[in-house]
Amino acid sequence: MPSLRLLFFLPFVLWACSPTAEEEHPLSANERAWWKEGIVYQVYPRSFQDTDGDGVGDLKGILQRVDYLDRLGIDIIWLNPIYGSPNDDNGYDISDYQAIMEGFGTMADFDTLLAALHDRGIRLVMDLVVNHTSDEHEWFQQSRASRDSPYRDYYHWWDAENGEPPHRAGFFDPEGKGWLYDEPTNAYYLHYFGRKQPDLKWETPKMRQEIYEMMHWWLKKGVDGFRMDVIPFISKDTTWPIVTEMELLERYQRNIWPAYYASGPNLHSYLQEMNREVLQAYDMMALGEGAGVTIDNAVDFVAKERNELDLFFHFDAVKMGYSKELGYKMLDSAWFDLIQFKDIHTQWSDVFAEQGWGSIYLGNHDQPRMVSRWGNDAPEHRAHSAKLLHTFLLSMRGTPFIYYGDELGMTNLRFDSIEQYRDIETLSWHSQLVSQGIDPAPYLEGWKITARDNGRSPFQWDDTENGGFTDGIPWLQVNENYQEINAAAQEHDPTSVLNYFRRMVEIRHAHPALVYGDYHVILPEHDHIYAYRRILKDDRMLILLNFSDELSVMSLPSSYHTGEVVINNYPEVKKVNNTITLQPYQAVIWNLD
Ligand code: ISL
Repeated sequence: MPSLRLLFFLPFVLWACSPTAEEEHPLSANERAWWKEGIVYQVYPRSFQDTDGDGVGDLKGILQRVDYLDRLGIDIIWLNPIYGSPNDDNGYDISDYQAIMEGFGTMADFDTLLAALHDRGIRLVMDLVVNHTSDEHEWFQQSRASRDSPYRDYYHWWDAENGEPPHRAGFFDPEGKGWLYDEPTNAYYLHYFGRKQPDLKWETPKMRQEIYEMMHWWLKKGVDGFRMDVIPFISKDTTWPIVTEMELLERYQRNIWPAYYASGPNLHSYLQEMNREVLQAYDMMALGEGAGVTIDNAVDFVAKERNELDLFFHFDAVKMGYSKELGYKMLDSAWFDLIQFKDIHTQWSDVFAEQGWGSIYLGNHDQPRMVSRWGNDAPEHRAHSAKLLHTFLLSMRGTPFIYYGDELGMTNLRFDSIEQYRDIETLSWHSQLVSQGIDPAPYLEGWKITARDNGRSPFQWDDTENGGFTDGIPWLQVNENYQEINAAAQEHDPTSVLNYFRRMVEIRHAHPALVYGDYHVILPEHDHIYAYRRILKDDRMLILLNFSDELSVMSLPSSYHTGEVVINNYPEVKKVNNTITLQPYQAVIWNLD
């Protein structure tokens, strides 16, 4: 009997062999890839659906909602970490790479979920967190026990008889310090994130081999790829140069601070080795979280002949507007500038015009809700601006990533007090401020827009208690607006954000220009309207997005002749000759003649 996996891929094999499919698509099979054409939907398992009443989402919950995922029309799921973990950083602190987190279910549940997704033609990409483990991982337990342990070199240690190690930041350390003294062996260990997240020492070949074996284990199970957490951090300058405060500030302002921390001398050789030893053997998506990757070195990670990754997330867009003086993800007062927004997205689109491949996202589990950050979540604008953002995401170059709940236009939680937060990042930043004698009040105000928990609240399924997420007490507060914003209410409303999202998904699937087409901005200096065209041979499209809460007017160059409207988030659009007036947050796509 053919395996489920074979049955899953059979349609793709038939499609690839079919002359009709080849004739219909303007590009040849070797120019195409499923991870370029696919639309990715990110599931944050803790907050998706709880089935056992413990207030925490679980794998059975995702399984229960597989048909919902299928009806979204998406192609790929990215699942945040579900591995064994004491859960200090919601699973980004792994104590067992080949187990399922307590509370999330069992390995059998995982296998059932994977098969259910594959049955529906949906692929599954897992998180891969290999810059650090949990301090409860067996390797670290052994490593910290003795300087002679065979696991000692799996982590970075600094013997205390050599004095204090050179300063490095520990992003989630309550005192902001990246080295922590550990009594049993009189040495400091390195942790770029929380104290319970010691950094692995990639310089140790045996450690790398163990990681590769673990990756094979998951890929042989049938997962379709990895999203590699903070992957540029795996290589460090282990001569540990001294970094002065001035240098740090200067680097921070020029946005090259990770050079001290990450993107070390061996980064590309580790990625090439990982590709050789693991990735190249599978038809998979190799997606990096590219913290610190810049326009200048972007292509080095993803050019085909380099045999490293397929694509990665950059941070330039999501960091837009962060205050350099205040830090801690505080936004400058007039932080949104559409011209700058266009500029960043255009640069990141153009860099992959010839080589490599990119991604496009406006939210994820480290970001606030898309509509609260990039749109306008006031009741009169929320739905229109959420639809506009979906139009943007699904018409740009690069694989689009949609974060769970954004298809409904879910909004930020906006907590008033630190007690409501659960996220290690916000809690440790609060401690850092307090320990420096800084009043946290203005920061608490700022975090109402930027803090990570804003985007982690439970999925709003319906208007029953807790939005249908759990019968128990949710681990993080459900947004108070669940009775108004929920999937059940939007399901049968043809004008809902959800149904608009589904239509945009169909449109991206139907138009190769939106995936592979050339991208060109029109009127880059217009400060309200983001206008661009995407063209691939006969497939020609014009996208107009009014990113403001005002009526906005633009004149298209006379060479543009619009045909049919493909999608519009308002019933009509006002166009007189080539002068177009867009309503607040209006989004329109036209075919171009
Ligand atoms: O955005 C960030 C910088 O302030 C951080 O939220 C985040 O730590 C950074 O983007 C790296 O993120 C990844 O690694 C972290 C984990 O907490 C994040 O959830 C993960 O996406 C440590 O594993």
